[in-house]
Amino acid sequence: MLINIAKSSDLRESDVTPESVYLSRRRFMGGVAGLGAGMALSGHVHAASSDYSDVPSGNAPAWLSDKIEAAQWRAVVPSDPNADALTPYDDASHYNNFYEFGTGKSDPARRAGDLETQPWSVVIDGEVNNGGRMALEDVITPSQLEERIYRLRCVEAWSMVIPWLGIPLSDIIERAEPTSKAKYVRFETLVDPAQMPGQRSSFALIDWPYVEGLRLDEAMHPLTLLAVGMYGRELPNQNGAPLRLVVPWKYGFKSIKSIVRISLVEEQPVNSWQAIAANEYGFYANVNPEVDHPRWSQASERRLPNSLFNPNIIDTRMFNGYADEVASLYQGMDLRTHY
Ligand SMILES: Nc1nc2c(c(=O)[nH]1)N[C@H]1C(S)=C(S)[C@@H](COP(=O)(O)O)O[C@H]1N2
Ligand SMILES: [Mo]
Repeated sequence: MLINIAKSSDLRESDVTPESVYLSRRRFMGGVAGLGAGMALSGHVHAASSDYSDVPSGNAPAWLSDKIEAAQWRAVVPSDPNADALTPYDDASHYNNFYEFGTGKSDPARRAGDLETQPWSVVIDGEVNNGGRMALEDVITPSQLEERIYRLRCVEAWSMVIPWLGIPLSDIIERAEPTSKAKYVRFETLVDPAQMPGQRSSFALIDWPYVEGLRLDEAMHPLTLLAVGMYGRELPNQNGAPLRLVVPWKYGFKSIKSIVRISLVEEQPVNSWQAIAANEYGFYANVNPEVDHPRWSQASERRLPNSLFNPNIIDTRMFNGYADEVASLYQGMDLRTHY
C-alpha cells in the first residue's frame, strides 16, 4: 500500500516535548527507522520507555516490556507546536470513557484496576483464510512496536494528545489473509460482568459487547493503530488494556477498548453507539467541525487539561487535522449523510 504522509503532518519531537525531555531523548536517536512499505513518515529510533520519568511504571509481561524497549519512534501529529503539547499522563489516565466500568469520567480509573489482562487472547475470524484464537503476544510480537503521538477527539467535544505504543492494524489484517468477501472489520470488547461492573447495571444503555467497525480501507490505513501501550508503558486498564484501537481522525468512540475479537465481514457492522441512537452517532464518525451532533456543536473542543480559569477551547479541525492523510478515503461521499 503506497501512502504518502504529507509534510504538514510531520512533527518534530521538539514540538511536543519540554526541552529537557527533548534533550535527553537526543542521545537515543540512532537515525531514521525502517519505514513501512512506501510510507514517507519521518522517524527516529529511540528507547520509548526512557522518556516518561514521571509516569508510574506498570505491570507489563516480559514480552511486552521487551517490545517497548525496542519500540521505534514515528511522529505523526500535525504540527501546531503550541496547541498540541502532550496531555499529562495523569489526565489521560483519569478522565476516561469506558462504560464497562461506569458512565462517570473517573469510574474507569477507580474500578478497572483489577481487570485481569494477563493472559489475554484475541479471536480473529470471519472472511479470513488464516484466523483462529491467538495469544496477545503472538498477535503483537511479529510486528515492530511504534510510538505515535495522536490527537484524540471525543464527540463530547473534549480532546487530548496521547503518545501511543502500538502496531498498524494492517499488519494483523494482512497476516489473517482476508478473502475477497471481506469489506469491513468488526471489533468486540470483552464481556465479563464479574469484572466489569458497568455490565452488571440494569440501566446500561449498551447491549454488550461494545462493538465497533471500520471499512477495510480505513482499517488498512497506516494511521490506524492497535495500541498496547501509552507514555512509554503498557496501557493502564482504564485506557483499554491490553489491546485497543486508535483511529485518530474519528471521534473517540470508534477507538474500542479491551478487544477480544476482530472479524473480517462482508456487511457494514452496527456499532454500539449507532445501535443506541442512529440519529446521533453514525458508522463513519469522522471528526467534522461542520456537522454538529444534535446536542453538541463540533466546531470547537476543550483541550485537556483545562480549568475554569483556562477553558482551553480550540477550533476543531476537519478529520481532526489528518485531512491530508485521509480525506481521499471519502472522496465523493456526502459527509452530512455519512456522519
Ligand atoms: N469498550 C469500550 N471502548 C470504548 C468506550 C467504551 O465505553 N467502551 N468509550 C469510547 C469513547 S466514547 C472514547 S472518547 C474513548 C476514550 O478513550 P480514553 O479513555 O483512553 O481517552 O474510548 C472509546 N472506547
Ligand atoms: Mo467519546
